[in-house]
Amino acid sequence: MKRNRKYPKSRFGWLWENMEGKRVLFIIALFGTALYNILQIVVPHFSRQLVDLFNQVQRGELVMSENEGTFYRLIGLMVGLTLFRVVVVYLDCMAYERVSQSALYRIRNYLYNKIQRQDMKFYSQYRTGDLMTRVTGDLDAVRHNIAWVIRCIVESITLFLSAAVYFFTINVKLALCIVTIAPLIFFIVFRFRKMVAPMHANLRERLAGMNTDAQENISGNRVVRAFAREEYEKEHFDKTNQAYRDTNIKTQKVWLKFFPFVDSIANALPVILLLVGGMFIINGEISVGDYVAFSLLIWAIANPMRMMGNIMNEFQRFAAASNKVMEIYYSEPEIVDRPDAISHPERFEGRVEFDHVSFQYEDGKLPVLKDVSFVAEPGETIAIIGETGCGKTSLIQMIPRFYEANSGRVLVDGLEVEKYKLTDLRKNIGLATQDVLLYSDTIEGNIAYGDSRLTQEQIEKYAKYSAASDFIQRMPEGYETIVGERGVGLSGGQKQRISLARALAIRPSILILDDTTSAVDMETEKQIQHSLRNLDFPCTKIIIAQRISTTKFADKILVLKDGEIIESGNHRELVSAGGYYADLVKLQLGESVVSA
Ligand code: DUT
Ligand code: MG
Repeated sequence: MKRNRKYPKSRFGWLWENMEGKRVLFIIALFGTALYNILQIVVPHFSRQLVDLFNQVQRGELVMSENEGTFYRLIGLMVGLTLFRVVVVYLDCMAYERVSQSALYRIRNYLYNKIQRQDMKFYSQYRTGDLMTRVTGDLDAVRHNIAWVIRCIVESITLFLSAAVYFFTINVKLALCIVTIAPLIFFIVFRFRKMVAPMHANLRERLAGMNTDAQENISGNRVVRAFAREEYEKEHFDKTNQAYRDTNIKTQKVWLKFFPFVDSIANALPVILLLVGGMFIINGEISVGDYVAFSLLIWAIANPMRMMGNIMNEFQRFAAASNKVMEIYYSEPEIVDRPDAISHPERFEGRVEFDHVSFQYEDGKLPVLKDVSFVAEPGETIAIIGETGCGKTSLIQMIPRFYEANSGRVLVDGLEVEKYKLTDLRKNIGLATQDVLLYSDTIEGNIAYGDSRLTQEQIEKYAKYSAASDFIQRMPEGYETIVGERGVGLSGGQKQRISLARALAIRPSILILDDTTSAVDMETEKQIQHSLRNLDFPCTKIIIAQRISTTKFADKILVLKDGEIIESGNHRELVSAGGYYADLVKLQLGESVVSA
């Protein structure tokens, strides 16, 4: 097997690694397969002896009554060994099933874990439907390889070899006439493999594409409906579905090109046997019993040949699928703990500093942050304001180290964020993201997501802080109400408040709110601002906002434009400076307030 250079292990090395705990069973299963295929010789072998016995009796060379013992012994052995073979086949199937399921379980868990620990870059690279295909369909092709393909390979080889060897023990010349055909088949199958391998890779891509389409449309069903694009989406899906089907058919058709040759060769075998074997009987070179053995076992030479195409097809499917699975299996997140990462189990003070930070997305063309510097002292509130796309979200994502600066330093409590263990750093940061995602769980469960030890009172307290307790109490099942994809619908502002409660509930040293109150009304926002100023734990707040009412009370306001801080200071200072911020104040509150 060619080594897959991209990954640290070959496909089979990788499978072997994941069969841990079941490797002995797998080896036994392989031997089992070999055994029950060798046992295929039993019936032809004993038939041969029986036929020769009958022949000798018929010719008067032996007396049947003297040989009844042999007769019954042969029949008994034949039946006994055949039954034994059935038991071996049964146990063997079970063994493969166990090994393959156990490997599947292991790989699936490993992949899930891998995907969980990936960084933001990974998630912008792979689409959900693609990842889902890898851990389901592609992984199942890997399991199928262990449970079926490998078994078929061993089966075909042992069947072919044992029949061939048995033939040679009976008559070398006749055996040679039959077996010399084999190399021709190998040549054909080799050609086939070359043609079909890229087609299977293509097929896996198309499957992933189709699943991605389906997944995006199902989760985006509201958009589809809102724009009345059902017909368009249906047609679009039909196209990807068609492409998948056509590629499937095309892949299957490749073997059809080769199949007539292989089948003709396989079908020629009995004819050769009739011809040559018949002559040999007439010459007295072989007995009729010998001929019977040959003819009862000729399928054991022909079938593996016919199976080759199928096996090769399945094997290429496995190869393509395993490539996709291994890509995730061996992927490494770039943002990980450094080997010398510092453990910091205690609470952080909450000092955040940006020191000449510049940043650009890897796939982006322009820098998103340019030479950003500011300090948030413990307990301070920093507001970030700026037009859409100016880099606010990108900026705050550098604090929990979702992305890393291209130059400059991001420091928390005086130390670069890269120097901390990721979990220690992130455990101290409460983040309410711009697009709110709630889990399909109770409201209570969602709020306590970051700390499952929270008591009911605590949960209610944080809901109160985020001005959510009123509407939660009005729900039929209160805190027990299930929300999320399958739960009751919540308004945008309600979701934002639950997400704020979730961020507060971990009592973070640094609280980051990305436009978290954009969808709540002014009055509710005021309440939230009030509770944020009176939290019962020390906390540095970094708040992205569009409203002056939010930024007004901040210790420092940063105005961001095209990734640069163009103004900074508190409300009063910025208003009197008469820049962008002052204009914004005029726009939002009216001229009179500014001049007052
Ligand atoms: N950008 C990327 N890749 C990403 C995310 C954003 O290239 O994965 C670009 C888009 C934009 C710039 O970075 O031009 C800044 O984006 P950001 O999300 O930081 O903007 P924002 O200030 O948070 O905008 P908004 O107020 O709309 O949330
Ligand atoms: Mg944003």
